[in-house]
Amino acid sequence: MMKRVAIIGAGPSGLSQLHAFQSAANKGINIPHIVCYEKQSAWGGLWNYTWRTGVDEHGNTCHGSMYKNLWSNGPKEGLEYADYTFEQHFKKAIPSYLPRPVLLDYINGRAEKAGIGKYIRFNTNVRDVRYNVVKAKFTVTARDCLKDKEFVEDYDHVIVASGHFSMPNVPYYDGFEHFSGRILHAHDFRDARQFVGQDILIVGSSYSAEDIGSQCWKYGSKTVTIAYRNNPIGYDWPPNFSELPTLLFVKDGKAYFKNGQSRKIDSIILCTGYKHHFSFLPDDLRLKTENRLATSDLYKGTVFNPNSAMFYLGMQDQWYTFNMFDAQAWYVRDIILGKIVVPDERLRVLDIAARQKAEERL
Ligand code: FAD
Ligand code: NA7
Repeated sequence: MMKRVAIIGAGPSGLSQLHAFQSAANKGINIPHIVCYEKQSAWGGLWNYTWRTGVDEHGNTCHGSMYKNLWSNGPKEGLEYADYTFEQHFKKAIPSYLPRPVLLDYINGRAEKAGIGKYIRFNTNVRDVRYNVVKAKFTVTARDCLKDKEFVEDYDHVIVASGHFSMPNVPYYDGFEHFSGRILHAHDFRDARQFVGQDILIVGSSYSAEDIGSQCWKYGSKTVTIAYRNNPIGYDWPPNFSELPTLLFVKDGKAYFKNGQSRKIDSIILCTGYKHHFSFLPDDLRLKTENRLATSDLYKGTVFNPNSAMFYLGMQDQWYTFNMFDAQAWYVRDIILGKIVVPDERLRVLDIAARQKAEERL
């Protein structure tokens, strides 16, 4: 009987998986029956800008973490698809660092060319996945949010491609509850113009802190102060832009820092990272890992070790992105098609440990 495969998410990772299967089908290979569930109304995942924060139009958690004027933080050459180049899409040479809509256009172009939209059920939120050991089947429960109707379907494999930069890590600092300005996480940051003329405190010192702090400054915030926990970013910042060690507490409109200094502040933007979070998965199927290159519990970064019929895509700390998702998707496809044999659990555990050791040596 034809195998059935569920893919959760039609962001860049889920699209890569659809491409992988479609490219096999184009070569005359029999592929499984595939259903890709996507809770948004369009593909592209985080690259779809939304003005919404909190919940989406259906009351599900809002996936979007990107802001209006986001530019890619890595060169396009580091994420270009091997089978669909930027030059092919735009029909001319373009710069290395691109604004978000240009990258979304590129994602759209490849997906449209491959005709993979037919596999995707948009506006469909996966609510639950269970594994029946006796039947060796996954039962996926999803809600079609337009029809407001729930569906329950069985699958031989589940591929989780739901991303890991949507559930904010939100620390608490003394005095937050009494602060009368705005406190938000980077996940809810949409437009720096909301902070014109303000004294801004940024907590965190990684990608989001650098980018959101710079945007606020560029669009007219009065001052920007970055509070770092361990290491400062350390750039030669422009005037009215500074870094201070560890935020201690907030009181009467002022932030207090470990080095004894304090600053008047109007808004606080927590650029404190994200958590791997899968509200639709039970304990036995849920990945628990740090944001690192050699993820825990994923053999070759994809096969879920406690249940090798289940796969995760794009769960690593991301340096190379779209082309890494392709590599993962082609690998997972070939396991499902029976071309690659996954070793037993003991060997998988050893492989994961070796990869983590190698990462620690970097
Ligand atoms: P996502 O893009 O997160 O897509 C996951 C999809 O799954 C979404 O469409 C979502 O709606 C869907 N989904 C989630 N849960 C469910 C559910 N229960 N049911 C149905 N569907 C569901 N990468 C770069 O290469 N360059 C950059 O410059 C860059 N900048 C970034 C800036 C920010 C602020 C963030 C947060 C990330 C950035 N990234 C960047 C990394 C980004 O994560 C990847 O580029 C890419 O979007 C990951 O693709 P994905 O498909 O794994 O996840
Ligand atoms: P990152 O890269 O995970 O960075 C999170 C930052 O937040 C980092 O500097 C952390 O400090 C800091 N952090 C985390 N928890 C706390 C607490 N409790 N208090 C203070 N500071 C904290 O997340 P980003 O959002 O910057 O980037 C995520 C992705 O989005 C990335 O892949 C980009 O493509 C865009 P630390 O350095 O550990 O001391």
